[in-house]
Amino acid sequence: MIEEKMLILLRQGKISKWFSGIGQEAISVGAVNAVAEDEFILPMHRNLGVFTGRNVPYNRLFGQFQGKNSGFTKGRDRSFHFGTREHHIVGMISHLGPQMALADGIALAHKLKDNKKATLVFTGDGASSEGDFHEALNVAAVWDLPVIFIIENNGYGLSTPSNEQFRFKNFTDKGPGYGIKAVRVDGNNLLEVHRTIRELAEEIRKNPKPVILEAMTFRMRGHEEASGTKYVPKELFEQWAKKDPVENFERYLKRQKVLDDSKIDDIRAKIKKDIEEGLKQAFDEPLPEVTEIEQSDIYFPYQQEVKAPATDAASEKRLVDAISDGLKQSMERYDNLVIMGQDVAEYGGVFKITEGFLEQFGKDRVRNTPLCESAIIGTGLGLCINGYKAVVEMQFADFVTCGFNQIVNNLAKIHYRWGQNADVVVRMPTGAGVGAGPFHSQSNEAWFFHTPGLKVLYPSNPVDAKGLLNAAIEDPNPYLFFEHKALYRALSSEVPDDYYTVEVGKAALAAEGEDLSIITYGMGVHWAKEAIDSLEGVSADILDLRTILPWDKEAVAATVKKTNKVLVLHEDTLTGGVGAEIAAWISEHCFEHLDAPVSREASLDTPVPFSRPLEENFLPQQRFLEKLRRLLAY
Ligand SMILES: Cc1ncc(C[n+]2csc(CCOP(=O)(O)OP(=O)(O)O)c2C)c(N)n1
Repeated sequence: MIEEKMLILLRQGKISKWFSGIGQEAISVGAVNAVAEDEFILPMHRNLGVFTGRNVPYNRLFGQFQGKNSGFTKGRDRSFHFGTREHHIVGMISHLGPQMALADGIALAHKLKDNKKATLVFTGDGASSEGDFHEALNVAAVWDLPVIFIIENNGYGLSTPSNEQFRFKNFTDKGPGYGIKAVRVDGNNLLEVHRTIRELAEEIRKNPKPVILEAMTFRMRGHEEASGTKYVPKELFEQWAKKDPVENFERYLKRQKVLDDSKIDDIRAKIKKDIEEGLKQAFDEPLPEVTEIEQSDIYFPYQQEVKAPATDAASEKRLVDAISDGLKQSMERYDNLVIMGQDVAEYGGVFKITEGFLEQFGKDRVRNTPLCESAIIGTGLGLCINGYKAVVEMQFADFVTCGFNQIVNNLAKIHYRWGQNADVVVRMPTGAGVGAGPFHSQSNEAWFFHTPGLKVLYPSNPVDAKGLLNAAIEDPNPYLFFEHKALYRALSSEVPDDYYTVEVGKAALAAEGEDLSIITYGMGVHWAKEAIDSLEGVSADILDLRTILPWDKEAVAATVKKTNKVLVLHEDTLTGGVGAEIAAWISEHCFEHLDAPVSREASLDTPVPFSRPLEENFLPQQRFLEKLRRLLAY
């Protein structure tokens, strides 16, 4: 009845979009009633029945569709793109496939708690072509995660029929490939769906394992109402109309004498009234007002309490040791912290940061992962939704491209969208100068710098590295944590032995001087120091940003006002780099204090080349020295 009402409202221009699930209702309804109320369900765009089945109030549901404050995203996201922890529902993002890895994380949390719960996640046959589908199923299989992957096979992905989507016949064929059970049901038969899911859930609660449930069904309307159904042969509609799940179930209940016409009329009248009341409330509500919170709401509200080390005890540590030390102390501090990454367990990670962790913290919390950056970052988010913290190691920062979507669309946006935090730190061994070529040397912090909702750290020394990593793990918001590989073993200093944190969002002066300011971070701090030391009679402020997002505008303004000349330096390529933003900001906000144009130096706008002379030419060190001299002479 809600579906029918939505179609009317759409025609009247009162809602903007509707993805109809008419013809597929039995799957959502069968599923939602087959599991306990506190078991998570991760639905897709045609699963209205999951929401109504979990008694999501109609006024809030309709408010959500209309972009009202009473909706679950305060007008920030549309349709079913929301979650509600209260109802144990985690909604989708438009990209479809990433949803499945979140189910893995939620299920992993259940498994770690050993609380015997199943998790249900939906996907369409079309989305099964995405890499995320494979990654999530594979992780669930390897880790024996109690997830039911419900594939609603309705024969089409938008207009594309299954035979243009995949070559196999049925999704049950995929079970053996993943080494897991796969079952097919008539998705239009409510009782069959319900019984099968109930039994599967019982089974996987006792014996955690993933299972594929293929539900055969048909989409009776267009992909969404505006796209029509011209591409679907008419006879298919006729065939499937006979199998309408709602009508058939109603007929069955009448045959069984559970229902008769008068009861049906009563039920319909009650539902009609509820829908109308819910709609009235939603329509009566004004559109959201713009408030200051819009910008701050990209982060979960959190005020850092900077922690000093308990004693003066300190020892010489290389960058790599300081990071390892911080990570270990955070693992000791938070017994709900899980580390995941390729080769991080027995092998200790390719840079040996997690060496010995497995012995100390066990295999549950120090997890070797298959090669699947997207699924693992998504799993980290799922863990967080279900009460854990996650640190995910990219083997090299370059490989984050394979998990990019989860970071920029899921981790970064989830708090703004529906108030769920993403307590995930992604560790990023980064940087060039190691003769490793285009795919093991990149600086890619600018990709994330541009993404609201993330926090990005890039320490230049062991003390900051340990304290900032601890700070990132404490904070329930999502972080990218850059670690320069060339500094891992080249740099050491006295580092406090105790646990401590460094303030996020706060730059530090790595040197103080009068003639100009060099604003930089990471390797740039060391280049700047070397350059200034090589120039006789020159002194400079070297401002180490340390946090790139959100960066310390106050400290930038203070140093510009002090020296009146500024050069922004970084290892990342020049165009659209972090330096571009900082230079633009200085020009706009500190113009009156400048005695020279804001200078920038960075790597060349090319991939990172392999051969030494080419790599040296790519990196900014030499050009930077030139520019420094010019700026001093200006
Ligand atoms: C990554 C991505 N590519 C393309 C789309 C556009 N799109 C939205 S739904 C859809 C079809 C999905 O088909 P399926 O998974 O079978 O689900 P159904 O709509 O049939 O329920 C497409 C192509 C998208 N949302 N995300």
